Amino acid sequence: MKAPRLLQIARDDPAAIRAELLAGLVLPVATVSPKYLYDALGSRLFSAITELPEYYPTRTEAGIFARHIADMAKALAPVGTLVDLGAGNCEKAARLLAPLRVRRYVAVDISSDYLRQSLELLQWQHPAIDMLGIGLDFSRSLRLPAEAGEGSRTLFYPGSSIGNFTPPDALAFLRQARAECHGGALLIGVDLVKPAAILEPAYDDPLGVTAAFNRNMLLHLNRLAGTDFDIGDWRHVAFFNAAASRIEMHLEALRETTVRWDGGARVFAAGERVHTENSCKWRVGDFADLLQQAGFSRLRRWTDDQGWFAVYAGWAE
Ligand code: AVI
Repeated sequence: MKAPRLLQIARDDPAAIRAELLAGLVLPVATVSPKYLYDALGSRLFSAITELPEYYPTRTEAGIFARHIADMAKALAPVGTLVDLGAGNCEKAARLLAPLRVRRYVAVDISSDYLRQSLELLQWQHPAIDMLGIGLDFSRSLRLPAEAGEGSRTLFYPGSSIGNFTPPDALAFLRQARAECHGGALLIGVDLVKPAAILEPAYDDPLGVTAAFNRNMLLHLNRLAGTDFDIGDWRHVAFFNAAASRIEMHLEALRETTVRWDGGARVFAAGERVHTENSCKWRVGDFADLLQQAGFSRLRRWTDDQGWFAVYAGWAE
């Protein structure tokens, strides 16, 4: 059986990660990048979130793909190389391989170890497709290695992960994505603005899975930065900031608490917060403008009946 190739691009060293985290913790409003939500348990908790009735994005996006795949294929197929950004279990891209007549599949995620199992299964199911897994933290810089292929590429970025960038960072990311398309296309999922009554339970579910996902970040920080957060001192807070058009997630100190690490400490007053994630919600026209500013043209858009989520295609010609 053909085995998929795996490649790991150098990761930041532990000292640099620790320095970045501690620099964020001593800011006037302590801030930690949402990528630190995803240790092994965090990734499992996120996967559980996608099963919650309140978390509409995953199933709404899946519904859009199921309903419009023939039209998408008409616009995009055949795809020489499909580059799946944040591939995880490769489940979403797996549904595109046959309809888009993909010849090469490149799965990119923070660690090539995460990709091994899912890619092996996918390779067994699609022996004719050349497969490569790349371990790369593309949130910092989306620079794909030459092994990703020199010809035109279709970049696939589903799940509205673009929403976890601020708008200026999203634009910078999309510009890099355009360069990496080598004249090909981008297929991207985007969560749209909707009433707070729908948005907020999606990020603060009654079962407490999202709260566990957020609070688990503190355990991850304790391991990475040597801090001594006691998760019992912190509660999950999520709300829609309408002015900034984003859900914000924070961790709020339940009582005054001192967090210590080797060489430093910070006292958090009761009610003080650590900002852990933004999840921007876009208006269809604004996201189309962003894609155009990034250099994509001939835009196509597919949505669900309620207009909750959109999938865009744009070409990098
Ligand atoms: C991965 N990302 C698109 C999710 C989101 O909806 O912003 C992460 C998440 N945070 C809380 N729930 C889900």
